[in-house]
Amino acid sequence: MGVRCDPEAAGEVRIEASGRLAVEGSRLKVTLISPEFPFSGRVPVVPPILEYLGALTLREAPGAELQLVDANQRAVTPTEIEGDLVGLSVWTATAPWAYRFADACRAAGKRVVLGGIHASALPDEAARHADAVVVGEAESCWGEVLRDARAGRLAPRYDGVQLPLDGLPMPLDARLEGHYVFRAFFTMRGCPYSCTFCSVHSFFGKAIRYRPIDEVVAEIEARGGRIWFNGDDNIWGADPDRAVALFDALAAGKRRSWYGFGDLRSVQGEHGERMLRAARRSGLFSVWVGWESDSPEALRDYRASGKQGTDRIETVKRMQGHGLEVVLFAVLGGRGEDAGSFERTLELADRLRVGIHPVLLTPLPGTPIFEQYRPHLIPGLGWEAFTGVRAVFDHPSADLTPVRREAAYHELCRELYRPSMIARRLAAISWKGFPGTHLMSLMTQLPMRRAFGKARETWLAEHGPASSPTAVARSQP
Ligand code: B12
Ligand code: SF4
Repeated sequence: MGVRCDPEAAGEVRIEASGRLAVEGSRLKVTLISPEFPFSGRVPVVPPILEYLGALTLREAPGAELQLVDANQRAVTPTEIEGDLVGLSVWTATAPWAYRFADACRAAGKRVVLGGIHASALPDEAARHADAVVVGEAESCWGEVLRDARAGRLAPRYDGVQLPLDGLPMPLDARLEGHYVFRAFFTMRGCPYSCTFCSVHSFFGKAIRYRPIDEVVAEIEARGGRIWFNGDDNIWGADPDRAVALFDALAAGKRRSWYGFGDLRSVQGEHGERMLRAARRSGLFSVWVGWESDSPEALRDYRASGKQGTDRIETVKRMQGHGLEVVLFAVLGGRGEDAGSFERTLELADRLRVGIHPVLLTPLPGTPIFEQYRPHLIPGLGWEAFTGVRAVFDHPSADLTPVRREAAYHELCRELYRPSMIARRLAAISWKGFPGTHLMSLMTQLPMRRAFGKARETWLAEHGPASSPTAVARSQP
C-alpha cells in the first residue's frame, strides 16, 4: 500500500496560534496519496504521480521524510497517515473520496494540499477541502508550497505554469508494495488534437513539449521493472524523426516491453512504416487507439475525426501485421448515438480481432463537452459517478435510458472479455509478435476482464439480479 522514504525521526514541532502545525528546523513529513477509484479495484500500474511527485518533493525539500500511499491497493485510514503535510492527486471520479479523506486529515490537525486534473478544473470546489490547491503542473510551484508549509504559511492557491520538460527529476524507485505489473514512463506533455471529451489539451496545452531523449532513456535504464506503460497521449508525437530517434535509443538499451496510446493518422503518413518498425524493435507490443466511434457524425461532434486519418481499418491491420496488438477505445452512449452502437462495437472487435476498451461518454469538468451536456446531466449525481461506466446524462432516445445504457455497457464488456474472445484475439496476433506480444496481451486483458467484472458486480448489487445487464439489454423499451 505504501512506503516510507528516508524514515528518520522528525525534528521539533511548533503548534501555532491557529492550531495548525508548523515544523521548524526539522524534517518536513510529507504523505502523498493516490486516492481510491470507485470501480476498478487494484490497478496493476504503479501510480506515476506517487513516484514522480515523491521525487520532486525530495529534490525541492531534500531533508523531507516521505510516505507514499496507493489507496487502490488496500483500504487506508487517516490514522495511518504520518505526514504533517498531505498531498492528494485528484481526478474527477476520485474527488469525493479525496475530499472525505482530506477533511478527515484536516480534522486530525494535518495540512492538506490538493492537486491534479480535477482540482485544477474546479479549484474553488477543491479549496473547500484543502489548506492549499495547486492548479496546473507542479514543477514551477511545488518547492514554494513545501517551503511555505515548513514555515507554517501556506497560501490558499498556487498556480503552476507550463515549463520546458528538461531536467525533470527521475521518479523514485520506491518499490511500493502491491499487485503491480506495469510501471510508467513519460516522454512528452500536451496534445495538438481537441477531442471535446478530453481533459488533456486544456490542462497540458495544445503544443507538445518533449523531454530530452537521453533523459528518458537514462531514467528507464536506471529504474527497476521490465514491463512499461507509456503515459504519453500519443506515442508517435508530432515529429516522426524524434519518434524514431526515441525508439532507436530505447532499443539500444536494455530492451523493455512497453505499450502506450497512439493515434492512427500518424502511422498513415510516409513515415508510418519507419515509425512502426522502430517502435517494434524498441519493445512496443501494444497500441491503444482512440477509435472513439464508428459514426462519422459522432466523430465530428467530438472533434475526434482529425486523429483518425483516412483508412482506419487498413491502418489497424497494418499495425497488427507488424506483430503489434491493437486495442481500441470506444466512447458509447452519447446523445447523438443510437442503441445499435453497442452491438456494432462487439461486431467490430470480432471482425478486427482487437481488444476494445469501451467507456460511456462522460462529460468531465474542464472539457468542452461538459458545457455542452450540462443541461442534460442527471441531477444529484456525485463525481464518483463520473467513471466512464455510469450514464450521467439523459438521452433523447427511449432505448437509451440511463439504466439501459449501463446495462448494455456491462453486457458489452462481458462479451468482449469472455475467455473465448480473449483466446481468439491472442490467436490472431501475428507470428511476428510471438511470444512477447501474446504474453503481454494476456497480461493486459486479464486485469481488464477483472476490472470490468468488478464494475458489473457493483452494478448488479445496486440494481438487483432481476435487472441483470443481459436481461435489461435484451428487453424491449
Ligand atoms: C497514467 C494514467 C492512467 C493509469 C493510472 C495508473 C495509476 N495507478 O495511477 C491507468 C491506465 C490505470 C488509467 C486509467 C484510467 N484513467 Co487515466 N490517465 C493516465 C494518464 C495517461 C497520465 C496520468 C499520470 O499519471 N501522469 C503522470 C503524473 C506524474 O503527472 P500528472 O498526473 O499529470 O500530475 C501533474 C499535475 O497534474 C500535478 N499534480 C497531479 N496530482 C497532484 C497532487 C498534488 C498534491 C500536487 C501538488 C500536484 C499534482 O503535478 C504533476 C506534475 O506536474 C492521464 C492522461 C494525462 N496526460 O494526464 C489519464 C487520465 C488521468 N485518466 C483519466 C481517466 C478518465 C481514466 C479512467 C477513468 C478511464 C476509464 N474510464 O477507464 C481509468 C480509471 C482509473 C482507475 N484507477 O481505475 C482522465 C482523468 C480525467 C479527469 N478529469 O478525471 C485522464 C486525464 C485522461 C483524459 N484523456 O482525460 N489512467
Ligand atoms: S483524447 Fe487523446 S487525442 Fe484527443 S485531445 Fe485527448 S489526448 Fe489528445
